[in-house]
Amino acid sequence: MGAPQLDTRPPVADMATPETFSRPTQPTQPMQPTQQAPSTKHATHEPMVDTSRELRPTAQQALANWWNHKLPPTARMLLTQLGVAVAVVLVVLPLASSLGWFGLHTAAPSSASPASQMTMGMTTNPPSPNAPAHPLYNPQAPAAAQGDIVNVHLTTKETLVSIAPGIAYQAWTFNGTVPGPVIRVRQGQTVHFTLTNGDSAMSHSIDFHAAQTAWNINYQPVAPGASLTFDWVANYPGAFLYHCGTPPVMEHMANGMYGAIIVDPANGWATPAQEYVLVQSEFYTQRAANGTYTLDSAKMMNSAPDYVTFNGYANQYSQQPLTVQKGQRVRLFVINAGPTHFSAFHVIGAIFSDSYVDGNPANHMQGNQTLTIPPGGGVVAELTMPEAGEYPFLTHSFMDASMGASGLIKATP
Ligand SMILES: [Cu+2]
Repeated sequence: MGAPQLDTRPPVADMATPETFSRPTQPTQPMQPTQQAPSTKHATHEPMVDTSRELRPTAQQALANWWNHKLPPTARMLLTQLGVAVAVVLVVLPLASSLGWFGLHTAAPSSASPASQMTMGMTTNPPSPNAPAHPLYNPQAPAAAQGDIVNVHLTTKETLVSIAPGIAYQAWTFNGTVPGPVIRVRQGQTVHFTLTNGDSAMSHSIDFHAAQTAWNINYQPVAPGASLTFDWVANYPGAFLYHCGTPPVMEHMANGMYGAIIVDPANGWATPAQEYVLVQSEFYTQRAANGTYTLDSAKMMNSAPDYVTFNGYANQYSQQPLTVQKGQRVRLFVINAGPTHFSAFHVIGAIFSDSYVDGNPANHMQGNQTLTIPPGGGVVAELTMPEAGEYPFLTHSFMDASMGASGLIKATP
């Protein structure tokens, strides 16, 4: 095949703004029913101090006196219970809800999207004026290239992308999207690769995790306007990351310079399946003067992202689910671009019948519930849903899921 093609389907309408949850406001402190009456020891043992306080009790003291001596015990008990009930409603329930004690795994009405359940931690960044429409990142794995030699051409490009509803980010990209295009080759093929730096101001480079080639020769910075070409052989099958390796690497990656490359086993995969590609990554944002967002290096160094996404946009597959027929095998190529957070990849309501660390069939595991994917790692995860319905996928690191790293697989009857 030639250069990997971007998804050219017409843009899908931008998804509705997921419901955001404001943090519970501090409730008014309920009355303190256990307030004790003022001690009389004060007046007894320290008569030289100002006794006017005893002569003219404060409102609090008067209330305490009324509570302890004037109010019938039955009324005290009722008011105490009322106070506890108010405290539960105002404090305990919102706190428990915010901590997720009620559980995301509990049955939800089918109309409630996982996005609305999992966006509690999402930042409240104000929207950017004129944020670009978000074309759904096509999650379907492309067909593998044919022939012994595959030409792959990537061009770096700085561009504005949306990473969440209304949030425009000044991204650094391969071919204009975050992630860059999915590349798919077959074990044994030679990849004839060219990187062109389409930017005007800074160098970029390439690092294929699927390749075996000298870093100081082929992974070196490519100057603005220049190109670098080299060949490499796809010796190992798997689900791999590619990324820019120009220092500071974390900055180039946090700005969007990564993508997935699939290397099919020489003899193909054992079973036919519906195939999807998911690239998890973090975004660390600060608002620029024009209302768009750019990288916040301090947040990046503190590992405190504002968004964690699959394929570059928070919760995008909650409204546009991955689909499969019930009983049909799904093969997920899941890559974690990081740059820092591990992924605990999980599908609610499903078990991975077969999974392969880094996507290599030799690394076969069975019956997994949650798969650890390190930054810079990948996995091929296969699953089958015997029942029609919705199956949310997410990272079980729930802080990250709450910031956008979740979506839906819909099994049709
Ligand atoms: Cu770069």
